[in-house]
Amino acid sequence: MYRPFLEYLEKELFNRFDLRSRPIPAGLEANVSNKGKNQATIQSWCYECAELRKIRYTYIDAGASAQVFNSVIYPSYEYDIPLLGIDLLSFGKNKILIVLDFQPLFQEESYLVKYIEPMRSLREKYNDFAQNLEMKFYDANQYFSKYLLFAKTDAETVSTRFFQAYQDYINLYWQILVQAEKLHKTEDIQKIIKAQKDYDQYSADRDPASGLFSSYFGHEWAEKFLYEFLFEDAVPLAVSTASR
Ligand code: BLA
Repeated sequence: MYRPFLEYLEKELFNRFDLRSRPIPAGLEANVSNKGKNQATIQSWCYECAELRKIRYTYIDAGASAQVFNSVIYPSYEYDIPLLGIDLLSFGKNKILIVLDFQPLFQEESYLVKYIEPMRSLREKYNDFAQNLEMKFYDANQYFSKYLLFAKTDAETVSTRFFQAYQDYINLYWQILVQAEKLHKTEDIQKIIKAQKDYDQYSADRDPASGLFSSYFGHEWAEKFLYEFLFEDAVPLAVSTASR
């Protein structure tokens, strides 16, 4: 269901950037679940280039019971721009959820004016995908912008109008990246390193997908996938409390 979204992103990336493969820890690139009657596969891709230090995307295909496309793009530490976050989920016909945002590293007004305000006109254009749904796992005020697209929708709308919104948002993200000025001071760069790391920790600790990964691929694989690939700069909760 979300293959065209994966293909669009991939094509954009290869056309615009000089990508190198970024290694995925052995055993985490792909997996197949042999539990239950519905086979589930998961596959991930990871790249880097001068402007983007980590580009990752994952596709889960469990037939009609689950289709997921998830991606995070982390800019290089010389850019303070938001991360591009994509989470497109479908669990049967009646639960189709799309989330798309420029995920701010900071919530200061000046930062939001610079990097989030440019999203406003797209958000107005695609207001029907901004449904103010309640967040149960995350805090909407941390690492999310007020112009995120977050909606319950249907397959037809996904493949038509939402696909257009997706392309528009991604194109705006490239514009913001191209216009971004590089940071030079070590202390400024250190601040970005810390903010991206904090994002990983926050996201790993709250990831609503960990139950999904465990149910398909087992707890051990799920933890490794979360802490060694998806959010590799996060420390597992048990470890971080043990070492305190
Ligand atoms: C929700 N994301 C979810 C849910 C799942 C995933 C299973 C819960 C859906 C529900 O039952 O309501 C799935 N998350 C994944 C998968 C991966 C993952 C498969 O990280 C990794 C492969 N989530 C993101 C990113 C964004 C994001 C980058 O990973 C940013 C756009 C958003 N996902 C997001 C939000 C929700 C969500 C806002 C709703 C969570 C809530 O209610 O608090």
